[in-house]
Amino acid sequence: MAPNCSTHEFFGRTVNGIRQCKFDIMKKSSVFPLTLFGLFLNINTDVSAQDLEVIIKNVKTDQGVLMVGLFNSEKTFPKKAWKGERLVAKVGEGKVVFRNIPPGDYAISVFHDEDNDGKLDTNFMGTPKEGFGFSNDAMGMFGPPSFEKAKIIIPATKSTSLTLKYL
Ligand SMILES: [Ca+2]
Repeated sequence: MAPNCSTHEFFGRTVNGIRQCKFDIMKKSSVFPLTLFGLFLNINTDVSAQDLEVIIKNVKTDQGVLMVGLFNSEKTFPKKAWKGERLVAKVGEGKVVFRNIPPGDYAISVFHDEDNDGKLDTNFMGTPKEGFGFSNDAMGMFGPPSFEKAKIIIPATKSTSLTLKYL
């Protein structure tokens, strides 16, 4: 039983030997389709990932920056963003694009960090003193909305807009 068959050995064998050789070659090549399948999966993931455009409306001042957080789970929303973008605030409208987002459920939170301290300033009651907003323009009763209310779905959504609120 020779597991390795060179071309020379292959042609030099008896009928039984040739069968053995062919069998060995087939066994080895069975790894190949699996590798191809893996590559296919990778390519497929990349193709279905897409960019998500977020338009932020009603920016009241040119001061500071807009902090845009993209969340990919109910557990982290709206505390710990999965991806974040920031852009210089301009009165009117702002736009950011999150690149290569895999299919799934997401939510967005934005605040207008006018004093550039990296935080959403609140008063002693916990009410935001800076502009803020969520995807779907979702609002909670006494705080942020649920992930479900603010949920957007990739790849169904390619572009979404939300309106900042200043209390
Ligand atoms: Ca701030």
